Amino acid sequence: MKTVYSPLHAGHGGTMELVAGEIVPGFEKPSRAEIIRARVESEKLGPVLPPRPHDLTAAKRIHRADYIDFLPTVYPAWEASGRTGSALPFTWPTRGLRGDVPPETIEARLGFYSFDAGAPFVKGTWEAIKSSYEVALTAAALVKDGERSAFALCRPPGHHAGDAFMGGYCYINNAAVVAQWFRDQGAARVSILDVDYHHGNGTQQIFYRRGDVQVLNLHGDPMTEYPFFLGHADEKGEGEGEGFNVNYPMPFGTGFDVWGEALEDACRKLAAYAPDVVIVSLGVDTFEKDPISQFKLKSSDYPAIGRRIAKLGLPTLFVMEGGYAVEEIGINAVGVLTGFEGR
Ligand code: OKP
Ligand code: ZN
Repeated sequence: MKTVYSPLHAGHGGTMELVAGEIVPGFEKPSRAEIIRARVESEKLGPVLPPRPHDLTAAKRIHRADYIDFLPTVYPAWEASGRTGSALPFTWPTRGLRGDVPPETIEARLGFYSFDAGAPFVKGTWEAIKSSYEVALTAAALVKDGERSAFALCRPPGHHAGDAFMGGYCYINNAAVVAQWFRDQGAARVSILDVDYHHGNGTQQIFYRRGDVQVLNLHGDPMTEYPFFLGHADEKGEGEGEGFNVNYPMPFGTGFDVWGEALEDACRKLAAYAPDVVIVSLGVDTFEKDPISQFKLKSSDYPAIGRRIAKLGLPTLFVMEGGYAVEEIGINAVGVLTGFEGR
């Protein structure tokens, strides 16, 4: 399997985040992608290719144009206003406030275009976002041109980003962008299987009223886990999307016995939908030793995930999402891929 990777992700580093009332170094850090790339190489998964340049047309098929145009302006505006460090919002247009008027100052605009304070900007953030997007589109083209599968080693991740908002370490929703790109290239139906520990609220929001992109999500129950305000089992899609959004919320402590059954059910629904291509939002933060998550999957479980997905017999694009910097994220992410390849 070919991997697409860009070193530009590393410019998005040294970020800070708010955890339990303290500002701490961001968990979504450059070493994550480096650990995974090193494992791709040591396991000889296949060649590691650079992304091809892409303009922002494909991003604007999914995201609102004003949101995409805002992203490259963030850090220059932050610096121009005399600030340093991580650009972060602190006010949001929630219930009772106006969400339809973009304000003028950078701190206010950050709140206007986000749902939490989990998507910081530093100097290299936009270049990293853009490279992650190009990585996803380049890997998608490999699958479209006939590869059975490909691995988009995206960083930053994307599944929390919605049509006009960032959050949860995510800015451009790479999986959603490539799903739309496959549709625009002639695919009739696309399935997104999100196995990240956290609910992919952005992906759900983007496709909630559409029947041409099926979204299946396995995740920590939002009653107790981030992103808290979406991801319940009764969210099934609306209008033409009715029945094409499927959520599998699971409690803290869930292990592979229960998680694997949810995957089995999701794969049956996916097969019944008969898409032309499968996009896997590949998070490995379901791991028992993940520093921010509460599931109990073991390294030996990840190849079984890949084997089950391979059994679908469909062209498959793996798009990297979460999984935090412990040595095992390389073992686990690449374990899914080698499992997919049956080795
Ligand atoms: C992104 B992805 C920790 C707060 C949670 C946000 C987690 C974003 C996860 N106390 N912060 O889905 O892996
Ligand atoms: Zn996650």
